[in-house]
Amino acid sequence: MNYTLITTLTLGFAATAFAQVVVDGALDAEYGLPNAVQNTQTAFGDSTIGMPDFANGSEIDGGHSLIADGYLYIFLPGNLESVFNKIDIFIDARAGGQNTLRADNPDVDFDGLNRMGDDGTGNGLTFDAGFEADMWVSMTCGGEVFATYGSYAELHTTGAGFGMPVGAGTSGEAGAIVGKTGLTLALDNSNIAGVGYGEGIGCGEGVVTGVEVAIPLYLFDWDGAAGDITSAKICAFINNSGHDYMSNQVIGGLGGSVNLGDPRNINFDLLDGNQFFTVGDVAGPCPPPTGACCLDVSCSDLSDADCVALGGTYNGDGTFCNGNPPPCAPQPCEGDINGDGTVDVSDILTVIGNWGCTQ
Ligand SMILES: [Ca+2]
Ligand SMILES: [Ca+2]
Ligand SMILES: [Ca+2]
Ligand SMILES: [Ca+2]
Repeated sequence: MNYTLITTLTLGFAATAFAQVVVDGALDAEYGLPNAVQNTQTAFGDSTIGMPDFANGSEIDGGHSLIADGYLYIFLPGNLESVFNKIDIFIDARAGGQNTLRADNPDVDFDGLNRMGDDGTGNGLTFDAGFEADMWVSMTCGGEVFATYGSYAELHTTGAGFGMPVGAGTSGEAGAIVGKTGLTLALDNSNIAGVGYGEGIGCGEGVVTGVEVAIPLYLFDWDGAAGDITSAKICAFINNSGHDYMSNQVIGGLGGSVNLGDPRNINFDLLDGNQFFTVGDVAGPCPPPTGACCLDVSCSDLSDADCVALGGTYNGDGTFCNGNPPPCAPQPCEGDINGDGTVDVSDILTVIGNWGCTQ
Protein backbone atom coordinates (compact mmCIF):
# COMPACT_ATOMS: atom_id res chain seq x y z
CA MET A 1 0.00 0.00 0.00
CA ASN A 2 1.56 3.27 -1.05
CA TYR A 3 1.64 6.39 1.09
CA THR A 4 -0.98 8.22 -0.95
CA LEU A 5 -3.44 5.40 -0.49
CA ILE A 6 -2.74 5.20 3.26
CA THR A 7 -3.29 8.94 3.58
CA THR A 8 -6.55 8.73 1.65
CA LEU A 9 -7.83 5.92 3.82
CA THR A 10 -6.81 7.70 7.00
CA LEU A 11 -8.65 10.85 5.97
CA GLY A 12 -11.58 8.77 4.81
CA PHE A 13 -11.99 7.24 8.24
CA ALA A 14 -11.44 10.45 10.20
CA ALA A 15 -15.20 10.74 10.31
CA THR A 16 -15.33 12.93 13.41
CA ALA A 17 -13.33 15.78 11.89
CA PHE A 18 -15.58 18.27 10.16
CA ALA A 19 -14.47 21.23 8.16
CA GLN A 20 -14.86 23.68 11.01
CA VAL A 21 -15.63 21.93 14.24
CA VAL A 22 -13.90 18.85 15.68
CA VAL A 23 -16.43 16.70 17.52
CA ASP A 24 -14.30 15.75 20.50
CA GLY A 25 -16.00 17.15 23.60
CA ALA A 26 -13.83 20.28 23.64
CA LEU A 27 -14.93 23.81 22.75
CA ASP A 28 -13.90 25.03 19.28
CA ALA A 29 -13.29 28.70 18.48
CA GLU A 30 -15.94 28.49 15.76
CA TYR A 31 -18.70 28.33 18.36
CA GLY A 32 -17.94 31.85 19.57
CA LEU A 33 -19.58 33.14 22.73
CA PRO A 34 -21.95 30.88 24.67
CA ASN A 35 -25.68 31.10 23.93
CA ALA A 36 -26.41 30.39 27.59
CA VAL A 37 -24.46 30.12 30.85
CA GLN A 38 -25.51 27.99 33.82
CA ASN A 39 -26.76 30.00 36.81
CA THR A 40 -27.47 27.15 39.23
CA GLN A 41 -25.20 24.94 41.33
CA THR A 42 -25.42 21.22 40.66
CA ALA A 43 -27.27 18.92 43.03
CA PHE A 44 -26.04 15.90 41.04
CA GLY A 45 -22.45 16.18 42.32
CA ASP A 46 -19.49 18.42 41.48
CA SER A 47 -16.94 16.35 39.59
CA THR A 48 -13.42 16.46 41.03
CA ILE A 49 -11.69 13.66 39.10
CA GLY A 50 -10.36 15.62 36.10
CA MET A 51 -10.20 12.62 33.75
CA PRO A 52 -11.60 12.68 30.20
CA ASP A 53 -13.71 9.60 30.82
CA PHE A 54 -14.87 8.96 34.42
CA ALA A 55 -16.60 11.75 36.38
CA ASN A 56 -18.10 11.81 39.88
CA GLY A 57 -20.72 14.44 39.22
CA SER A 58 -22.92 15.92 36.51
CA GLU A 59 -23.43 19.53 35.48
CA ILE A 60 -24.25 21.59 32.39
CA ASP A 61 -22.23 24.79 32.61
CA GLY A 62 -23.56 26.47 29.49
CA GLY A 63 -24.70 26.03 25.93
CA HIS A 64 -23.05 26.74 22.56
CA SER A 65 -24.45 26.00 19.12
CA LEU A 66 -23.61 26.54 15.49
CA ILE A 67 -25.17 25.71 12.13
CA ALA A 68 -22.48 25.12 9.51
CA ASP A 69 -21.48 22.62 6.84
CA GLY A 70 -24.88 20.96 6.87
CA TYR A 71 -24.74 20.22 10.60
CA LEU A 72 -26.23 21.58 13.80
CA TYR A 73 -23.36 21.51 16.28
CA ILE A 74 -24.17 21.65 19.99
CA PHE A 75 -21.56 21.99 22.72
CA LEU A 76 -22.65 21.64 26.35
CA PRO A 77 -19.72 22.26 28.71
CA GLY A 78 -19.74 20.34 31.97
CA ASN A 79 -19.69 16.73 33.15
CA LEU A 80 -21.72 13.56 32.78
CA GLU A 81 -21.32 11.35 35.85
CA SER A 82 -20.17 7.88 34.82
CA VAL A 83 -22.95 6.07 36.67
CA PHE A 84 -25.13 6.13 33.55
CA ASN A 85 -26.53 9.59 34.25
CA LYS A 86 -28.18 10.84 31.07
CA ILE A 87 -27.90 14.12 29.23
CA ASP A 88 -31.18 14.63 27.40
CA ILE A 89 -31.13 17.15 24.56
CA PHE A 90 -34.30 18.32 22.79
CA ILE A 91 -34.15 20.36 19.59
CA ASP A 92 -36.82 22.52 18.00
CA ALA A 93 -35.62 23.13 14.44
CA ARG A 94 -38.67 22.96 12.16
CA ALA A 95 -42.43 23.51 12.13
CA GLY A 96 -44.59 21.21 14.22
CA GLY A 97 -43.27 18.91 16.91
CA GLN A 98 -44.18 18.34 20.54
CA ASN A 99 -44.56 21.01 23.22
CA THR A 100 -45.56 18.22 25.59
CA LEU A 101 -43.86 14.87 25.09
CA ARG A 102 -46.17 12.18 23.84
CA ALA A 103 -46.09 8.55 24.96
CA ASP A 104 -45.90 7.00 21.48
CA ASN A 105 -42.42 8.13 20.51
CA PRO A 106 -39.83 5.53 19.49
CA ASP A 107 -38.77 2.92 22.04
CA VAL A 108 -35.07 3.77 22.33
CA ASP A 109 -32.69 3.43 25.30
CA PHE A 110 -34.94 1.06 27.25
CA ASP A 111 -37.96 3.23 26.35
CA GLY A 112 -36.33 6.11 28.25
CA LEU A 113 -37.81 8.73 25.93
CA ASN A 114 -41.36 7.61 26.59
CA ARG A 115 -40.57 7.52 30.33
CA MET A 116 -40.58 11.32 30.11
CA GLY A 117 -43.82 11.45 28.11
CA ASP A 118 -47.50 11.46 28.97
CA ASP A 119 -48.33 8.35 30.99
CA GLY A 120 -51.97 8.56 29.91
CA THR A 121 -53.06 10.94 32.65
CA GLY A 122 -52.37 14.10 30.66
CA ASN A 123 -48.91 14.79 32.06
CA GLY A 124 -45.64 14.61 30.09
CA LEU A 125 -42.58 16.85 30.06
CA THR A 126 -43.71 20.23 28.79
CA PHE A 127 -41.38 22.82 27.33
CA ASP A 128 -41.64 26.61 27.37
CA ALA A 129 -44.45 28.02 25.25
CA GLY A 130 -43.44 28.02 21.58
CA PHE A 131 -40.82 25.29 21.97
CA GLU A 132 -42.06 22.32 19.97
CA ALA A 133 -39.38 19.65 20.03
CA ASP A 134 -38.60 17.81 16.79
CA MET A 135 -35.70 15.65 17.91
CA TRP A 136 -34.28 14.02 21.03
CA VAL A 137 -30.62 13.16 21.41
CA SER A 138 -29.26 11.52 24.55
CA MET A 139 -25.89 10.39 25.85
CA THR A 140 -24.82 8.33 28.84
CA CYS A 141 -21.59 6.83 30.16
CA GLY A 142 -20.27 4.35 32.69
CA GLY A 143 -19.22 0.73 33.16
CA GLU A 144 -16.20 -1.00 34.64
CA VAL A 145 -14.64 -0.56 31.22
CA PHE A 146 -15.67 2.99 30.46
CA ALA A 147 -18.04 3.45 27.53
CA THR A 148 -20.38 6.10 26.17
CA TYR A 149 -23.68 5.40 24.44
CA GLY A 150 -25.86 7.63 22.28
CA SER A 151 -29.52 7.55 21.27
CA TYR A 152 -31.76 9.68 19.10
CA ALA A 153 -35.33 9.90 17.92
CA GLU A 154 -37.53 12.03 15.72
CA LEU A 155 -40.42 13.71 17.53
CA HIS A 156 -43.27 13.97 15.05
CA THR A 157 -46.29 16.12 15.84
CA THR A 158 -48.40 12.98 15.72
CA GLY A 159 -45.81 10.66 17.33
CA ALA A 160 -44.45 7.40 15.96
CA GLY A 161 -41.29 8.87 14.42
CA PHE A 162 -38.05 7.00 13.80
CA GLY A 163 -35.43 6.43 16.47
CA MET A 164 -32.36 4.27 17.04
CA PRO A 165 -29.31 3.79 19.22
CA VAL A 166 -26.51 5.86 17.68
CA GLY A 167 -23.73 3.62 18.92
CA ALA A 168 -21.04 3.39 21.58
CA GLY A 169 -17.71 5.09 22.17
CA THR A 170 -15.31 6.30 24.83
CA SER A 171 -13.96 9.82 25.38
CA GLY A 172 -12.41 12.48 23.20
CA GLU A 173 -12.24 12.61 19.41
CA ALA A 174 -10.94 9.05 19.09
CA GLY A 175 -13.82 7.81 21.24
CA ALA A 176 -16.59 9.76 19.51
CA ILE A 177 -19.80 7.89 18.73
CA VAL A 178 -20.34 8.07 14.98
CA GLY A 179 -23.78 6.89 13.96
CA LYS A 180 -24.77 5.37 10.64
CA THR A 181 -26.78 8.52 9.93
CA GLY A 182 -23.76 10.77 10.49
CA LEU A 183 -25.00 11.90 13.90
CA THR A 184 -21.90 12.18 16.10
CA LEU A 185 -21.52 12.53 19.88
CA ALA A 186 -18.37 13.08 21.93
CA LEU A 187 -17.54 13.47 25.62
CA ASP A 188 -14.64 15.01 27.49
CA ASN A 189 -15.30 14.73 31.23
CA SER A 190 -12.14 16.59 32.34
CA ASN A 191 -13.89 19.62 33.83
CA ILE A 192 -13.37 20.32 37.54
CA ALA A 193 -14.48 23.98 37.41
CA GLY A 194 -17.87 25.46 36.54
CA VAL A 195 -20.66 25.35 39.09
CA GLY A 196 -20.09 23.76 42.48
CA TYR A 197 -22.32 21.46 44.46
CA GLY A 198 -25.57 22.87 45.80
CA GLU A 199 -28.99 24.25 45.00
CA GLY A 200 -28.22 27.95 44.99
CA ILE A 201 -26.98 30.47 42.48
CA GLY A 202 -23.89 29.32 40.60
CA CYS A 203 -21.88 30.37 37.56
CA GLY A 204 -20.80 28.03 34.78
CA GLU A 205 -18.64 30.48 32.85
CA GLY A 206 -15.36 29.44 31.31
CA VAL A 207 -15.78 25.65 31.02
CA VAL A 208 -14.36 24.33 27.74
CA THR A 209 -14.95 20.56 27.93
CA GLY A 210 -18.13 18.50 28.06
CA VAL A 211 -20.63 16.95 25.65
CA GLU A 212 -20.51 17.76 21.94
CA VAL A 213 -23.00 16.72 19.28
CA ALA A 214 -23.11 17.12 15.49
CA ILE A 215 -26.51 16.49 13.91
CA PRO A 216 -26.73 16.35 10.09
CA LEU A 217 -29.50 18.77 9.15
CA TYR A 218 -31.05 16.26 6.76
CA LEU A 219 -32.17 14.23 9.79
CA PHE A 220 -34.71 16.95 10.55
CA ASP A 221 -36.20 16.57 7.08
CA TRP A 222 -37.90 13.19 7.25
CA ASP A 223 -40.81 14.33 5.09
CA GLY A 224 -39.31 16.93 2.77
CA ALA A 225 -41.12 19.71 4.65
CA ALA A 226 -38.40 20.95 7.00
CA GLY A 227 -37.19 23.80 4.81
CA ASP A 228 -33.90 25.58 5.42
CA ILE A 229 -32.82 25.34 9.03
CA THR A 230 -31.22 28.64 9.91
CA SER A 231 -31.77 28.57 13.64
CA ALA A 232 -32.73 26.04 16.25
CA LYS A 233 -33.77 26.05 19.87
CA ILE A 234 -32.10 23.63 22.25
CA CYS A 235 -33.22 22.43 25.68
CA ALA A 236 -30.84 20.16 27.62
CA PHE A 237 -30.80 18.71 31.10
CA ILE A 238 -29.17 16.03 33.23
CA ASN A 239 -31.39 13.10 34.13
CA ASN A 240 -30.74 9.95 36.10
CA SER A 241 -30.08 6.53 34.63
CA GLY A 242 -33.73 5.69 34.02
CA HIS A 243 -34.62 9.07 32.48
CA ASP A 244 -37.02 9.37 35.43
CA TYR A 245 -35.46 11.92 37.82
CA MET A 246 -34.39 15.28 36.44
CA SER A 247 -31.58 17.15 38.18
CA ASN A 248 -31.40 20.92 38.66
CA GLN A 249 -28.96 21.09 35.74
CA VAL A 250 -31.13 22.51 32.98
CA ILE A 251 -29.95 24.97 30.35
CA GLY A 252 -31.15 27.76 30.29
CA GLY A 253 -30.76 27.65 34.03
CA LEU A 254 -33.26 27.61 36.84
CA GLY A 255 -31.78 30.49 38.87
CA GLY A 256 -31.14 28.27 41.88
CA SER A 257 -33.28 25.19 42.41
CA VAL A 258 -33.61 21.78 43.94
CA ASN A 259 -33.61 18.76 41.60
CA LEU A 260 -36.83 18.79 39.58
CA GLY A 261 -37.75 15.10 39.90
CA ASP A 262 -40.01 13.09 37.63
CA PRO A 263 -39.70 14.65 34.15
CA ARG A 264 -43.27 13.84 33.14
CA ASN A 265 -44.54 16.14 35.89
CA ILE A 266 -42.37 19.09 34.83
CA ASN A 267 -43.69 22.09 32.93
CA PHE A 268 -40.86 24.45 32.00
CA ASP A 269 -43.42 27.09 31.02
CA LEU A 270 -44.29 27.42 34.71
CA LEU A 271 -40.64 28.02 35.67
CA ASP A 272 -39.02 31.46 35.40
CA GLY A 273 -36.96 32.18 32.31
CA ASN A 274 -36.29 30.14 29.19
CA GLN A 275 -35.34 26.52 29.75
CA PHE A 276 -33.79 26.54 26.28
CA PHE A 277 -31.36 28.59 24.22
CA THR A 278 -31.36 29.59 20.57
CA VAL A 279 -28.58 29.44 17.99
CA GLY A 280 -27.22 32.97 17.80
CA ASP A 281 -28.22 33.97 21.35
CA VAL A 282 -25.54 35.74 23.36
CA ALA A 283 -25.60 34.80 27.02
CA GLY A 284 -25.72 37.54 29.59
CA PRO A 285 -23.24 37.60 32.46
CA CYS A 286 -23.67 35.23 35.36
CA PRO A 287 -26.06 36.53 37.97
CA PRO A 288 -24.11 37.97 40.88
CA PRO A 289 -24.64 35.90 44.03
CA THR A 290 -25.99 39.07 45.62
CA GLY A 291 -25.73 38.98 49.35
CA ALA A 292 -25.94 35.21 49.15
CA CYS A 293 -25.25 34.72 52.83
CA CYS A 294 -27.85 37.22 53.84
CA LEU A 295 -30.63 36.01 51.58
CA ASP A 296 -31.04 32.45 52.74
CA VAL A 297 -29.62 31.27 49.41
CA SER A 298 -27.41 28.22 49.53
CA CYS A 299 -23.87 29.45 49.13
CA SER A 300 -21.65 26.40 49.24
CA ASP A 301 -19.52 27.93 46.48
CA LEU A 302 -18.58 30.82 48.75
CA SER A 303 -16.05 31.12 51.51
CA ASP A 304 -16.66 33.28 54.59
CA ALA A 305 -14.37 35.88 53.01
CA ASP A 306 -16.45 35.81 49.80
CA CYS A 307 -19.57 36.44 51.84
CA VAL A 308 -18.01 39.42 53.58
CA ALA A 309 -16.85 40.73 50.19
CA LEU A 310 -20.47 40.48 48.98
CA GLY A 311 -21.66 42.66 51.80
CA GLY A 312 -22.46 40.05 54.41
CA THR A 313 -21.67 41.23 57.89
CA TYR A 314 -19.96 38.63 60.01
CA ASN A 315 -20.97 39.01 63.60
CA GLY A 316 -17.88 37.28 64.95
CA ASP A 317 -19.92 34.63 66.73
CA GLY A 318 -20.46 32.16 63.93
CA THR A 319 -23.40 33.98 62.41
CA PHE A 320 -24.00 36.45 59.62
CA CYS A 321 -26.15 39.58 59.74
CA ASN A 322 -29.41 37.67 59.34
CA GLY A 323 -28.46 35.04 61.86
CA ASN A 324 -27.43 32.45 59.29
CA PRO A 325 -24.29 30.51 60.06
CA PRO A 326 -21.57 31.15 57.49
CA PRO A 327 -21.12 28.30 55.00
CA CYS A 328 -17.99 27.09 56.73
CA ALA A 329 -19.33 27.33 60.27
CA PRO A 330 -18.32 24.44 62.50
CA GLN A 331 -21.15 22.00 62.94
CA PRO A 332 -22.33 21.18 66.48
CA CYS A 333 -20.57 18.15 67.97
CA GLU A 334 -22.73 15.07 68.14
CA GLY A 335 -22.96 14.12 71.82
CA ASP A 336 -22.57 17.69 73.07
CA ILE A 337 -25.57 17.23 75.37
CA ASN A 338 -25.15 20.40 77.38
CA GLY A 339 -24.18 22.48 74.34
CA ASP A 340 -20.92 23.85 75.73
CA GLY A 341 -19.06 23.10 72.48
CA THR A 342 -17.12 20.12 73.88
CA VAL A 343 -18.01 16.45 74.30
CA ASP A 344 -16.63 15.55 77.73
CA VAL A 345 -17.52 14.01 81.07
CA SER A 346 -20.01 16.77 81.86
CA ASP A 347 -22.18 15.52 79.00
CA ILE A 348 -22.09 11.99 80.50
CA LEU A 349 -23.03 13.39 83.92
CA THR A 350 -25.94 15.20 82.31
CA VAL A 351 -27.13 11.92 80.83
CA ILE A 352 -26.64 10.07 84.13
CA GLY A 353 -28.47 12.82 86.01
CA ASN A 354 -31.45 12.26 83.75
CA TRP A 355 -31.22 8.44 83.82
CA GLY A 356 -34.63 6.79 83.92
CA CYS A 357 -36.40 9.98 82.96
CA THR A 358 -39.34 9.44 80.61
CA GLN A 359 -41.19 12.19 78.79
CA1 LIG B 1 -14.94 20.27 19.66
CA1 LIG C 1 -40.65 22.20 16.02
CA1 LIG D 1 -18.15 21.84 38.69
CA1 LIG E 1 -39.70 28.74 31.53
